[in-house]
Amino acid sequence: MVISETVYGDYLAFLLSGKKAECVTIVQGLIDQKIFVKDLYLELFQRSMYQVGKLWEENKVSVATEHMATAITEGLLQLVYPMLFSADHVGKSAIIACVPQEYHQLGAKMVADIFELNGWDGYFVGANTPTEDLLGNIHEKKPDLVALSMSLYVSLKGMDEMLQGLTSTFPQLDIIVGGQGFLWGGVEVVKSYPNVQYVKSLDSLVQIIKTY
Ligand code: B12
Repeated sequence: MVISETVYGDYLAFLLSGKKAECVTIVQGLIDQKIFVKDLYLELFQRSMYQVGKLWEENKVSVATEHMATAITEGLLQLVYPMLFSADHVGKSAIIACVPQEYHQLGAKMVADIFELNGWDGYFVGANTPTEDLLGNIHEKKPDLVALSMSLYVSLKGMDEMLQGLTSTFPQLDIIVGGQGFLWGGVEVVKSYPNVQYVKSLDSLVQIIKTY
């Protein structure tokens, strides 16, 4: 781990108590120390949000606290912005969307940032994206790749319908899918589409981007 347990513990305590300024100080400190964006995302933002989810599931924090922690984390992602756009542009682009009925968008935002870090344009179009709108966006932007995020296993049907819509309209389009929803299954659905690939982690995503 790059981030120490002490720093993580302090950050989590500040996040849960809504102390934004203290969270900013920790994150800015890590950025000043030139932490890799991926380490910051996984070891601080993802780890703490997974812990928030666990505490919420165990009734140890309220929905309000979970919403507050999410809002703070979304704000903190902006601190990373100056680091994102320093890479040389490679002339490629990706659209990143959450599948229908999927309101978890933090992971998808991070995926969009990883594209930017690697010199791509990463167009993040947000939570609960309707298939029709995504099709219009693909027409307009003509991306090299589309990335879909699924956090809930119950979103699988929506993702499958979205994949049907995308692949029938754009049979040559390369699509990747990922997210926590796949912990419970769904890879078999993805495999039935020739140009669609399940990508398990940000590390695997970076490999794909670099070899694309
Ligand atoms: C914040 C949150 C919410 C917020 C989201 C707001 C927002 N702006 O995003 C709101 C309030 C909307 C919400 C609602 C719900 N939530 Co919620 N939520 C969470 C929480 C606490 C954090 C999510 C998060 O940001 N994680 C951090 C990000 C960085 O992680 P990530 O999403 O996994 O993304 C990473 C990877 O998966 C990957 N990735 C993601 N997408 C993609 C795509 C590609 C292509 C690739 C390569 C990689 C990739 O990259 C990211 C970086 O590594 C999680 C807890 C958890 N374990 O995540 C619960 C959690 C996901 N929610 C849960 C539940 C149950 C719900 C609700 C059903 C609750 C309810 N009864 O209403 C609703 C469903 C809403 C819906 N239809 O989407 C459960 C799901 C359990 C399950 N078995 O599926 C969880 C796990 C909490 C829990 N412990 O029980 N939630």
